[in-house]
Amino acid sequence: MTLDLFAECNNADTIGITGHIKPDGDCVGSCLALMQYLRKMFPEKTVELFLEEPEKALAGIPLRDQIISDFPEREPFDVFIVCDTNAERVGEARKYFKSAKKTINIDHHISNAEGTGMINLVVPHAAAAGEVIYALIEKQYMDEQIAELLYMALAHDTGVFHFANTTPDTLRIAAELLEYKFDFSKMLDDTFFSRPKETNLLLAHALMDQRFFYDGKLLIAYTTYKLMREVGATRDDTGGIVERLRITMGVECAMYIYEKKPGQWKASMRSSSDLVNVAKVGEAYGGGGHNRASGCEYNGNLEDFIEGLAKEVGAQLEGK
Ligand SMILES: [Mn+2]
Repeated sequence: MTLDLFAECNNADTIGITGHIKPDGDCVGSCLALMQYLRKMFPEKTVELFLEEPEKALAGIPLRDQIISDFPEREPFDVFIVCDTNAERVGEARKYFKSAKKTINIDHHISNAEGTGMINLVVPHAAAAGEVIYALIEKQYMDEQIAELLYMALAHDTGVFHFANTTPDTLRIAAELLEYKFDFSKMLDDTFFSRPKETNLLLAHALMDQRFFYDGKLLIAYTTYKLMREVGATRDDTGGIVERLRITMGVECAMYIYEKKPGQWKASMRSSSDLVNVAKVGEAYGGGGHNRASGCEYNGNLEDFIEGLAKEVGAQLEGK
């Protein structure tokens, strides 16, 4: 699959772009980079980007104020591009896709291997949509802002170049992007690593009460509704805690449980290896996800939930 963006967009007057619902760093970065590239290549055309409001951590990125999040009515677009997902997962932007004269789908998800546009470019071995976009951009239109946005896209989808999807190509592209001399260190602190102080408090309390099972292979920690209220924490503040638990030495599987409402518990689970499949653990409670990352919910007593989850993991460990 190849795609000539110039040829596909040259006869259009209006171009719309969107990405997936709950847009992450790759989605926002690659969509904004694509928007800016098309605006520079075609200054006389209208190029608009529609995305749900990105998370607060992305507030300071270049061109953030150019994102349209209220999905107003528009005349049908001549070209409408869906990036980093298929055309089903675009939320309210679906109406633009449906009415557009020409649709293009640019993605890297293997689950969308065929693409859902009239024209498709899906590159499953690309670590991020940002990698696919970078390959489309003609060098003379590159600039510092586009470079920073694409670098963010690559960094976020690879866990800052540490997930197994990182390839030599990913790093070569990252190296080329760094030539543009943006402050990548600050950008990664602001958009990826920084956590609200409420998260520190939740983590501190969770660690004071951390429980180990099976010679330290399983770690479970939790936050009660009462503590959430005391700390003034919201659901967003629980983000990243389970990842921190997972990288504890000797731990194969980590679980972080928090009480959404009195008696309603939500568990996030992570596994470090094939020793524990957390998708299966989640499924036992009506949840699910991936082998290495999953979740589930439970209504009732916390101790029963912990005991039940630990038993599921224990059964898997015994079979190995
Ligand atoms: Mn992506």
